[in-house]
Amino acid sequence: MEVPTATSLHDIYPEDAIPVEKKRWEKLLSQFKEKYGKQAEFVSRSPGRVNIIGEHIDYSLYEVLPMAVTADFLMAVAVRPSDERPRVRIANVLSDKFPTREFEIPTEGELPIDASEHEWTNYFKSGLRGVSQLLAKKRSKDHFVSVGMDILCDGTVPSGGGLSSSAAFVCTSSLAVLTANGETKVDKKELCELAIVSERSVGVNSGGMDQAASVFSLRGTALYITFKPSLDFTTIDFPHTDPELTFVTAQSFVAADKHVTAPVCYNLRVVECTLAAVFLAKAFGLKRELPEDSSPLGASLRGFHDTYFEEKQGVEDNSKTSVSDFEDQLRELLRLTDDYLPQDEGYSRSDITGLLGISEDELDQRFMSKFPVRADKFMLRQRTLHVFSEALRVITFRKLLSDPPGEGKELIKALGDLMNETQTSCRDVYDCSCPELDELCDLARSAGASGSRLTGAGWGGCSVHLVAKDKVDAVKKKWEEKYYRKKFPDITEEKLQEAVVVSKPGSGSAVFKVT
Ligand code: NG1
Ligand code: MG
Repeated sequence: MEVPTATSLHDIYPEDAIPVEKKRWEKLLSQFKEKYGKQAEFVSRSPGRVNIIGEHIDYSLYEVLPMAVTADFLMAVAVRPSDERPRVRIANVLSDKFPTREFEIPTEGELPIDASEHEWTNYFKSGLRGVSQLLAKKRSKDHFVSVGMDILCDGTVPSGGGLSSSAAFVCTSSLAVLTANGETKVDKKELCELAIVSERSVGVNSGGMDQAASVFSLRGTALYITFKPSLDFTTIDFPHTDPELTFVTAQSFVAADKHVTAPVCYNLRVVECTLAAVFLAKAFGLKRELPEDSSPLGASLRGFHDTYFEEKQGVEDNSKTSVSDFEDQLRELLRLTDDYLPQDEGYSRSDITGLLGISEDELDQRFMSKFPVRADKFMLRQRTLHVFSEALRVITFRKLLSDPPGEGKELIKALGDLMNETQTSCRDVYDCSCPELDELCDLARSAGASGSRLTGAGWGGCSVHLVAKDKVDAVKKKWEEKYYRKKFPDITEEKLQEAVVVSKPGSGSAVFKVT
């Protein structure tokens, strides 16, 4: 499965986006020539994504169901003369916010990345570092030095907007460096795994959903992404219903800067889910240690789930279980969680070390040293109940899409109900919503949306809504009057356009050869 080489914008964008994208690409390429005095050789692009359902469960290695959006991150690139020392010149079309950066590519040792400062080129550097390691392995060298590059970027994925601007940037960067170094056939899975590891080196201990959605997406379909036994995906077509299913994204404009809040938000949730997994393994008296897996801290609720049923049923590999048995397993785990994780008020470090039989130092070292977190209590019960119930909702959602009940209205209601349940669980159980997101959801439902929820990490950023086509205008109007114009009285028309986007399932990463 290789990253496609596009020869026309029609290979990348839906027809109605072409006029705007054509102007944007012409501007990027003409500014490239102006800035570097030569023509770009190729453009690397990767889109943002909206997560339809399956929130905060990818790092627990449960399946998720996102789709790529039209908004993407572009990099126009030309390779620098090989007789010069390899250096990167990188600039952003929105140059007022992101001034040009130049840095040398070290011919010895690794490219330093200071994850403590939130510098925009860190995402590029993490991609460059990842590619250098990959190509050293592929070309069996102990060290690989990339060629020098002149780069001009342009992104339309709102940063910190919950549509995975960071993953789009890392995927585009890695693809650009691979292409600049002569890789003409880039394997999608390789690119995705490279981007997942690279993004973690920038300081957020993320799962793999965003990069997978950005790389694998095929226009017109949603992605059902699995992380176990390895990263994989299947594409899901949306049934053609009457009224047509429409997904609308709405920005809260509450900046969700994961780097700042990570120790008490995102990275803390990763620690809580990992602790819940090892806690349950002990509480259930599993004989075997949890398997080392690809989750950010090496142990996950999915790993606990599979190990528990392998031991209980004496089977070798629980991932071969049928979908309906898997659903029954999740229901059983929800019931058992009620008994085995009863403390609503959360678990202290000593509650956890007491059960695990380890010291507090070991607890900190093993689970909280890679990415520091700040918490006295770990809400293991709530996070576990959310993860198992959300994993169930994803399976139900997918079954509805592949085998829709009756006619359109019934399907839209059933899908919407699941999305509303996810929002309730994110707000009340996983505690990753915020008042503005809750308000956007309430307003949308009051105007006829059938499903409304935050999308992405939450704590601000973006929301996604399932709306029958004939109700989209009413929902937009309600937000404009009751949310945007109220909270931002001087909001511009352009900003309003950016705030609310009808999202069509878009295509994934691509390289565009500039002839
Ligand atoms: P956002 O914040 O929308 O990019 C983050 C994680 C995902 C996933 C979602 C929650 C990063 C790069 N991505 O998405 O892996 O865990 O939150 O479902 O942090
Ligand atoms: Mg992100």
